[in-house]
Parts: sequence; structure tokens; C-alpha cells
Amino acid sequence: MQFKLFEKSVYTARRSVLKKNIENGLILFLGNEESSINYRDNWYPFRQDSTFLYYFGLNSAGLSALIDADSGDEIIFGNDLTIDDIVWTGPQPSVREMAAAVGVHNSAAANGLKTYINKALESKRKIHIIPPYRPENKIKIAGLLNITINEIDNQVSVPLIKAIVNQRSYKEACEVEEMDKASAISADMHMAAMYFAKPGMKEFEVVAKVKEVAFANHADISFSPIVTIHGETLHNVYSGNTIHEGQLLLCDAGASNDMQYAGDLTSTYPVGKKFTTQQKDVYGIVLNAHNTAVAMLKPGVLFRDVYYAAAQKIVEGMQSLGIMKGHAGEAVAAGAHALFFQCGLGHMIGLDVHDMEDLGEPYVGYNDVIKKSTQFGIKSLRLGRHLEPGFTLTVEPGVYCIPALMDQWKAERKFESFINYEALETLRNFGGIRVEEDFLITNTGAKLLGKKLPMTVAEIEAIRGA
Ligand SMILES: [Mn+2]
Repeated sequence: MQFKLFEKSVYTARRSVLKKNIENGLILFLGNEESSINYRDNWYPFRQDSTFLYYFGLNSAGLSALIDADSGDEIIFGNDLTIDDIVWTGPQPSVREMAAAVGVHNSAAANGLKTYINKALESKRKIHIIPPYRPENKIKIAGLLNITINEIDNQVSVPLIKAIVNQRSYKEACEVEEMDKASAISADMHMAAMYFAKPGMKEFEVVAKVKEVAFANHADISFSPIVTIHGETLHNVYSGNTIHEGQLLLCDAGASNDMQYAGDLTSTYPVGKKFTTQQKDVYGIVLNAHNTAVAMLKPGVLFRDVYYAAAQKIVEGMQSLGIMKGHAGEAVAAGAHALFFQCGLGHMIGLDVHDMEDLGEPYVGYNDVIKKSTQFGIKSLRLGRHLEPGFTLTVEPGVYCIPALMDQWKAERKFESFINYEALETLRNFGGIRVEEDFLITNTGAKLLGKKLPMTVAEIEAIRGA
């Protein structure tokens, strides 16, 4: 195989758990197709669907699978290569060989799937699907089920989503090993960038360094890197600015390793050799929020409370700079911290950098008891539920000074009892700071995945001054 697999037993065990949890009907898994960029045969880098990878491991385009929850039968559908294909691709394992490698005994040509689905539809059997996110698979599902694309949402199986989330949330030892590797490569990407970036460079030169380290480790990037002097823009993928002495460079990047597991780290450091006093002050606030959050990680803790604790540290820090005032806990409860901390504190990570987000945040980061808030700020918290052993997640507090938000809140006289708008002006052009690490929740606490990045002011200045 031109891709790596876990032991066959890993996949068979995962599927037997799923079969136990889904009592009847057919479970349909669509792998991904190649996806065209600008003409048919020029493709985006292939990425297999993560749920397909989880249960079937096969990192090859054009495959699908059915599990019959009643009989226990499993079948993989796909087309073997013809000689016309082999001329271009070289010899590849047959679908039967690929299926056997992951413990599936039956295989059939891709167009056989429709026959199975038709039979099930005729006998009014339940067909379990997860929400498709790619146009190719939306079209395919609509065709298979004889429905319109708009009707797909109503056909999605909540029991299947819940069953999958209930497995993929708890990382197995073999997965943790891969996540460790992905996070370690991610740390190497950040270290290389931290040594490399110099005043006068363009942001994209640093992006190139980050990607070079990923590719040199037979990895890919787990998402488009954010390397920016405008860290206050949360998902700023523009990288055409020149980086100048006195500015901060925010780098949010991670690797997807050769087993498709993701790392996701953020570092923020001065473009020059040293932080300015103000940068040091605000960096210290973010690092304190981060350390407070990390120290709380253990089974049973509500991640929403970890978020609130980080938010409180940010408010207290801003109070020490004279920019916020009043009762810190009340400020957080009211949502005043969201002037600086508009996003969540972290998310599940695994095969996807935002793990299982295609299955729906309400099922992954929340549950029937812990519901997502609609308040500005915490409404962006992707993970709110109680932590459990085996969860892997990011912790990524930040302070973001967004002039448009400052202006709007000031004009609305919002939270005037908590915010000193005059002093706030000193942060108008500050930019943004985020730090981010990846953790495994253990039986007693949490373990850092990969390796430790330099995070204190002294550690960072030692590297930037080198
Ligand atoms: Mn992240």
C-alpha cells in the first residue's frame, strides 16, 4: 500500500463496537473522491474522509463502504485500476486486497453500491448517513437515496453521529502515538520559523519555512498556516506583509502526519530580538491565562469552566494595565472579556484539526446537558463539555485588539463599568497574541502532546536574539 495502516485488528474492533451501537439498518460510509482545482485532472491534494479513515483506514480515492448492522456484513466498493490507469499511476493494490488489509471480506465495483442501497430502500430499511461536506459526496448521496440535495439534512442519522463521536473522542494508544508525532513535527515547524523570521522579510517567507519542515517530515499541513503581523484577525491567511522590528508575528500552524493525525500550535514572538514593554505585559497576560487553563485539565472538569478561568485571567491582566475595571468575575459573566478574547479556548483534535467538526459541534463539544451559549465570545467555544480520559484537545487563549470592535463597543457605550475606553486607546494598534498547545487528557490530569515549545518571554527572547 502507498499509505500506512494500523494493525487490521484496530479497524475490525472499531467496526464491531459501531455495529453493537447501531442496532439495525445499513451504515453508509463515503470515502472522498479526488477534487478538481481548475480542470478535471488537476486535483487538490487528496484527503480521505476522516470517519472513513477511522473505520477502514484506506487512504485512497473513490472508495465507499456499507456495514449491515443487522447481519454484521461489511463490504467495500471501489474500482480496480485498468491498464489505462496503471500507465499513469503504476500498479496499485486491488480493492479486494485493500479490503482484506483492514479485515473486510467483501468487495465490489463502485457501481454495486447503488444496487445494495436500492434493495434496502425497497424493503424500507433504515440507511444511516453522516452529513456530507463535499459537493461530490452530496451529489452522490442524493443520487443513492433518490432525494434532493436539500433533503440530505433530514436523512442524517443522529444515532450514527453520536455513536461515531462516542468512539472517535476517546483516542486509542496507537492514535495517541500518531498525535504525539504530529504535534512534534508541528513544534519543529514553529521552532524553525522562530529561528528563521527576521525584520524585512515577508510573512510568506515564514510560511514557506513552516511548510518546508512539514513536507521534510513526510507530513502535510493540517490547515493553511496563519503567519501574520495582524494576529488580531483570527483567521488571517493573508501573508503578503513585510514584517518589521517592533511588531509581533503570530504563527498558527500544524502538521498532518503520514497517518493523517493533526497537530495545531500557535506561537507569538517579536519580529525583532525583544518584546516591547507593552508587548511583554500583554504576552504575560495571555501566558498566565494559558498556564491557568492547562493546570486545570483533568477528567471531570468542565472545559467551559476552563474557558471562564482563562477569560478571568485576561480580565484581571487588563485590570492591572488599567484597561478594565470592576469585579472581574462579573465582567466575565457579562461577556466583557470578549472585547479581547472573542473566540473559544480550544477544540478537540485528532484526524481533523477541529476533530469531527463535520459531525456537528453540538455532538462533539457539547451534549444534551451542556449546551452551547449564544453570547458573543463564548458562542465561539467549540468545546464546552466535561473532559474525559482519552480526549485530545488544544488550549489556545489569546488577546486580540480589533479596532472595529473597540469602536463599536465604545460607540454603544458597552460595558462602561468594566472597560476604561480612554486607556483602551493604548491598545488600538497592538495586534494580537495567541499561544496554543495540544494535550491528551489522562486518568489523572493531562499530558502535553509532542514537545514543549519555548513559551516564556525569556525563552523566546533567547531564540530571537540568537
Ligand atoms: Mn487550534
